Amino acid sequence: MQSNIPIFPEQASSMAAQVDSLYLFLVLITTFFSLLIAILILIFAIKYRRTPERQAEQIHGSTLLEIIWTVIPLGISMVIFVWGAVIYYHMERAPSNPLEIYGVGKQWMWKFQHPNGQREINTLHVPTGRDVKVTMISQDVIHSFFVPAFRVKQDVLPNRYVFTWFRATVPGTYHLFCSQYCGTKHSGMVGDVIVMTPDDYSTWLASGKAEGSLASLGEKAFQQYGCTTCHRPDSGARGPNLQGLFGRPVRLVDNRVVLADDNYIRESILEPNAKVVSGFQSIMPTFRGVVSEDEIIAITEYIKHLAPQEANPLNNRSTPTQIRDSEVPNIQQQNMQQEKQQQENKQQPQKTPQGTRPANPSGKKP
Ligand code: HEC
Ligand SMILES: [Cu+2]
Repeated sequence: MQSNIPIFPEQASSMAAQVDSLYLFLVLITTFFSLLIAILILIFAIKYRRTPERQAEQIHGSTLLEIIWTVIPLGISMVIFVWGAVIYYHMERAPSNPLEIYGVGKQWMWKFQHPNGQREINTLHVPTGRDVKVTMISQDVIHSFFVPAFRVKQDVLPNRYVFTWFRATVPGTYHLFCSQYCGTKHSGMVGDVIVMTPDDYSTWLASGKAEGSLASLGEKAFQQYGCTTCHRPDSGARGPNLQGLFGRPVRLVDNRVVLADDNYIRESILEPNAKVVSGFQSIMPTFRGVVSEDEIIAITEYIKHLAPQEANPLNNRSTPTQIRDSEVPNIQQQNMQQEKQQQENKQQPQKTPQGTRPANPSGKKP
């Protein structure tokens, strides 16, 4: 739209024009009212300047005037609010079936991993016309992934995965910045987003597959760190079978049920004792400081690819941790009831001095 106004960066994503329209609206409305007020001040200052013959006239209240100057600003701010909320909602919701890319921010570089195994530092290759979801985490301090041409900015935090998405529209090379001050060389934490046509992109993808897919890198790390000694499909293993784990609910020793998403897998590796799987001892050592964030991403990708065992997909854990989907609502209700009971017990004089945590790994109702 206003691509010929040089103060704006290029518009190279599906979101850019929408963000710019809202921004332009804000600028115009601010300019309009600033000018209006400035001009009125001038006119009134001249018109009502002090002269010997004029007497000041007092005005007390005007309901009509007050309604007008309440309703008009309210209307304008609601337009800004709704418009902004619509764009924000659109930006914060993950697109369906995106191209998934993983990013790690660290002092002072951006590392990206593509599912088929391509890895890059301070460059990010993406195709046009495809929703790209970038899931990111920081290995140290807070960074921020900022691509002005896409109008995309996402803080990247340590200890939690965040994501942003965009659909690039115009091939070219665009700036990638870190937009959170993150230490001495923060200003050097820059890179390029290289947008290619889908054909060029697949040529690029095919050009460097030497290391194998991200999942196979994860598998290698899984063996290298000895995870296989405890996590094996056979039921004699000391740790739970990870096949079919991803995206499924897991019951913990305290009878809570959590979803096995990427944050859960990561926490299981770095802080195994934070959430101990029901029916198992907390014997897993922490891998904090041993396994890097890139490797955790690869291992998670590997675990995602571990299909449930063929024979009985719902009963694949051969341990008390397996939970059927249909059970989940019941379990959640049960959890809530238990919490309530625990709270009530706390208020009453203590009946059970050892605490009231139910030792109930099978999860059946007592
Ligand atoms: C000494 C044995 C041992 C080793 C080595 C080990 N684990 Fe574990 N792991 C366990 C046990 C036992 C549990 C269940 C108790 C718990 O949650 O801490 C577990 C739980 C997990 C879970 C949660 C599983 C679930 O069903 O919810 C994940 C994910 C996991 N481990 C991944 C790994 C990875 C990745 C490695 C290698 C970097 C690894 N483990 C190494 C024993 C081990
Ligand atoms: Cu940074």
